[in-house]
Amino acid sequence: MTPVSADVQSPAAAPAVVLTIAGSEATGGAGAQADLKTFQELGVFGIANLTCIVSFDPNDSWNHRFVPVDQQVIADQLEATTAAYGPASGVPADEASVPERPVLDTVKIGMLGSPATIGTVAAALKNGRFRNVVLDPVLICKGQEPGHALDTDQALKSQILPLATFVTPNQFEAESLSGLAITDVESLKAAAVRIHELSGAAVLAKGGVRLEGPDAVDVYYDGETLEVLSAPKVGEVAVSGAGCSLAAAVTAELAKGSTPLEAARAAKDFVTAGIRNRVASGAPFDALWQGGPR
Ligand code: PXL
Repeated sequence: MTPVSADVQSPAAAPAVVLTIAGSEATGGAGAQADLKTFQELGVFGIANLTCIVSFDPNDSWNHRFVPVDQQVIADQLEATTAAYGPASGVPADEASVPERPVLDTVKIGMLGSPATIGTVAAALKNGRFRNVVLDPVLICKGQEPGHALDTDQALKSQILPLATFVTPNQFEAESLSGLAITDVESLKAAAVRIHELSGAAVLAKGGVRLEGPDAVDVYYDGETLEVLSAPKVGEVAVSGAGCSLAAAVTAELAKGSTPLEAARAAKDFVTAGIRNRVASGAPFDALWQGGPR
């Protein structure tokens, strides 16, 4: 055997690999850009497969201009990603020179935007054998045609929600998924319980700045543990990218081996620090800074 010289470094332990299936939001506050920045900050190898491109329109109240990615192109991205990082093909690695091969078993679902995309993504999830499927159930996109949005919401509920292991609805999304009105922490708890019953997933229902009171309150429920996560509000206006970054942080923590409750707590801390250190822009909303905890 050739002796290994002392100054040759052994390969570093492979980072966990995570995938976000999400839209691009051109200004970089939300969507796949927020997810990738969150993944990098939290020490996981991030991959983005794009479903759509959103460009806010400064000449139309910053409404969303929404362009879907072609279905074949979405399927191609998912095929490439799962072939590169799916379960090993059985070829034994040369242990001396090849770093340990990570396996992609954790995925975040962000904005899908159309029933066709939901069908394409649902098919990939069923084939992908993912251990963690974190769903940020982005329902209505400002500026989307309402009839179209309704179809998308129904497809998301029937095809993606049952595949989720962790779901992070905001107040509006939690009302839509649970069928309950949410006005305070008690009704947010009831909605979290209902969404768990419907999906079997761990639920982090976000009151955020939308419920009255001095604190941004979210409710975690996984069928056994119900926990209220609370932090003092930073202003009264929602910050762009908070929801995306929260779900992305949950995804990164789960991939690193945290329990769902630990992931929820860590994600809340990450987002609170990111909002405290937010970035101002010419748009009517600030953007969360993922480097906030540094
Ligand atoms: O924050 C929700 C969201 C998710 N994904 C994309 C978006 C937005 C909001 O603007 O544009 C692509």
